[in-house]
Amino acid sequence: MRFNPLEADAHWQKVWEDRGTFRTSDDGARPKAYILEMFPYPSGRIHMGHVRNYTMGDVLARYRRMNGFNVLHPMGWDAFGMPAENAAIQKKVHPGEWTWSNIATMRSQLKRLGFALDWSRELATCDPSYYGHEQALFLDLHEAGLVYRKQSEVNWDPVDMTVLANEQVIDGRGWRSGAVVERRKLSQWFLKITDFAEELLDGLGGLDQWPDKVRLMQENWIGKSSGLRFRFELAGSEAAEALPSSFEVFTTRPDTIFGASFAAISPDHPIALALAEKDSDVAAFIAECKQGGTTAAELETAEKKGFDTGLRVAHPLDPEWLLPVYLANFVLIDYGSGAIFGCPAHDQRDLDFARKYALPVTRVVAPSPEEADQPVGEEAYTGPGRLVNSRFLDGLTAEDAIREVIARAEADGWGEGSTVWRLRDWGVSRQRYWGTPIPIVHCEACGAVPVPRDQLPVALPKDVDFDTPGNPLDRHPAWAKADCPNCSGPARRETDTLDTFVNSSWYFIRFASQPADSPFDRAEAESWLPVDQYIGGVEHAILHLLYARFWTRALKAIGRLDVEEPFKGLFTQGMVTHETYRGPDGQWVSPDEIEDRDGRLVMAETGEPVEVGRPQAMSKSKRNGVDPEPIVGQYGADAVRWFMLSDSPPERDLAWNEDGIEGAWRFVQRIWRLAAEEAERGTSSWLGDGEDSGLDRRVHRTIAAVGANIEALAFNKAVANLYELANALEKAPASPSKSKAIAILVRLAAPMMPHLAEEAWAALGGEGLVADAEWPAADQALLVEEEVTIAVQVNGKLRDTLAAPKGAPREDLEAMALASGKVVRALEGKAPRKVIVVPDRLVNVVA
Ligand code: ANZ
Ligand code: ZN
Repeated sequence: MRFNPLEADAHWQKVWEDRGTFRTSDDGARPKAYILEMFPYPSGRIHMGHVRNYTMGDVLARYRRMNGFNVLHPMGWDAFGMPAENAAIQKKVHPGEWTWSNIATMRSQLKRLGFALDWSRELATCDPSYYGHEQALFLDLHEAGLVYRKQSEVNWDPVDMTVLANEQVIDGRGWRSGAVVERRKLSQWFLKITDFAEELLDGLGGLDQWPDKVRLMQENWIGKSSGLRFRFELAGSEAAEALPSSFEVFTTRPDTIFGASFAAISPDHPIALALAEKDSDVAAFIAECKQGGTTAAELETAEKKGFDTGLRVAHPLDPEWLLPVYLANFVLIDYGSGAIFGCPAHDQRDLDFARKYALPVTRVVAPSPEEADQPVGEEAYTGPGRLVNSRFLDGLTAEDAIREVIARAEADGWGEGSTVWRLRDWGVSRQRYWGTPIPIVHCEACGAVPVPRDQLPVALPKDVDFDTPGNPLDRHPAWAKADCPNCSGPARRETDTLDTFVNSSWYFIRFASQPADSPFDRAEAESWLPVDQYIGGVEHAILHLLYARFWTRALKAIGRLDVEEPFKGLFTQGMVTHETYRGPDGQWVSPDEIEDRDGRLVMAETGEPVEVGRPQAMSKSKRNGVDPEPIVGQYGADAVRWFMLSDSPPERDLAWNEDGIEGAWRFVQRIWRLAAEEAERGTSSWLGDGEDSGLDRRVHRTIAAVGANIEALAFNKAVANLYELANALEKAPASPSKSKAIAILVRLAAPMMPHLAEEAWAALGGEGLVADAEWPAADQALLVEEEVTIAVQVNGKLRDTLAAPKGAPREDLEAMALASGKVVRALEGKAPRKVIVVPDRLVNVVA
């Protein structure tokens, strides 16, 4: 009577494959549902995070199918990127070989889990049949003026003489050479995402099926700031003579203008560069600022450093008031105007800076008049309040003062209201081999010339070596040589490749439509897009999602695709965590290396004690990962899937543990037993004791609840609904109601444990595959809860009546009775000794 998951998994997976059950057809008759999980990076093997992510999408896809939708649920590989090059360096295997072999492994691991995927649409971004179309799209954007080239900074390893990716800079040093990383300027390709800043911001408003936190993160990333732009006039001095007479600053807090204590310009500002030509101290300071990585985190956390230029500027509202001009490492050249006025009392960076260089600190905003002269400690005040120490602004609220200063500046002509964006254009050049070659040829005579369309794809050369640092494309003897498409003169290929985020910015379009001769067919792609439900990790909340949104809008702008937002619904799932362990030497220890001896965890080999740490996201570095494969091999796909959905709400972390997976396995067996016993009774049970209206109600309520919970992606609640129904069915005597209920239970479980469900469906004589079966319809009449009136007595005397749902459990009735005010009064403070409950009728409290 046991369900053998290993046999069943293999059997049903073959049936689905042979019948092409999950192959998407392009019929327009049914409503469409495009369900997509973020495609995996083929790093080697699948991990529990993948299993959780893809199980969630799979449940929704299967559920939609059963509800009559034409479902698109594809899978592919985000196959370009650094780890393949690292493998090439460390293991001496070609990045392509490494990647394709990982894909083969991971594909078979995913298939082993029985996901309802349309494998006929599988794609890998490292395949020329994919990236060739990407090159065509790049050229489309180029033609439309949305691509340009400019100088930009990279991380430069001065020993290896190579550009480093951010993740190759570790504590400011190159990962291979250990040399202190410098910033260097290179000519690189950019996409004009800033042209779409306003649209991308406004579009967030319509994404009502996205988590608020992701929308907020995107909003902050786009970073629209309004404020005032104004000019500081340089006060005459020797140093100022050869310089421009003024420079511009941007502020979001013009209200704090009387709290100004210094002006600061970026070390990359033209004035800084001009000063450096005459003054070697300035040049040395600028060089010092260039050390360290280019990541935002590194720039934010770097110690504040300044250099007093000796220049002075006049306060715009008081020509007598002169402020010193510093170079400051925290002023970025490419934000606002690359220069600021510092107001230490109300900006933390300015305060840290002012304390370091002993500059004045004057409070100009106070939460109350009494606090006007309260000294500023180590924390800048950024809260609301009214203006103080600010001449004609005194007493105004900060908002009014902002308006007032902007109005004055505009009236008197020294500044104007202005908006700046944090969003920068998207630098897509990577000095790497394993990426999409940028389809451009550089000719000395003609400049940068697009590769003609009929010469696409520009394929990567296979014969490359990774023994020397740097980009192998750059030093490839033949590949980089080309004829200019324009003048046929000697030219050189662009050797930069595209950021891998470009690959993932349009894969969901290619999944929807994949003609051989173009990136996608417009009508077909439009029929599927937007993705109805996108599921993935919150780590992609900003860049990937923003780039994909931009790419989609850019295609719309150039008339290629009439879709505004690519992802209608977004869900970000939590991590799968596991306890962490440290051995006697303090090093991380993998769960495979330890053993439970009488409730004590010890090293399996030596018996030494193991220190148990809190659950953390499974990761290689903490060695707390659990490989899904042996678990699937032991318990079967359905138990693993079921466990992934149970317990935790899907947006929260899920703690992996052996007990949980065993519990899931037992539940799979319980459902099987219900179905198998029913199959054995056969149709004889249909002649049993008539209808069981209580059970009918319960079944139909479960149908409605499971459906609603899957729609809301509250998979753990749907799991709980099924547990309850199974419990009730195990207790119920054979009856026509029970027989029907078991056939319904099997269908309700099908999205989550599809193999068991097929097996049970077949045993019950169900028609066709349960994957193709219709989701049971909930009978509305049975959803209305029947109410009964409960008499509540205290010591046999009627004290109250309560309305309760029919069939409410004893505990509920008891609790309701004890909570009744009339009962509490009748008890006069005495504790009830006993509570007698007659279901659906009466509660008697004995005190
Ligand atoms: C004076 C001031 C007073 C400021 C105050 C803040 C608080 P957001 O909100 O991110 O747009 N800033 C302007 N340009 C900068 C640059 N290139 N590099 C670094 N900082 C820059 O930030 C705008 C504020 O950041 C501006 O307003 C400016 O400091 C600073 F109580 O001006 B503020
Ligand atoms: Zn030319």
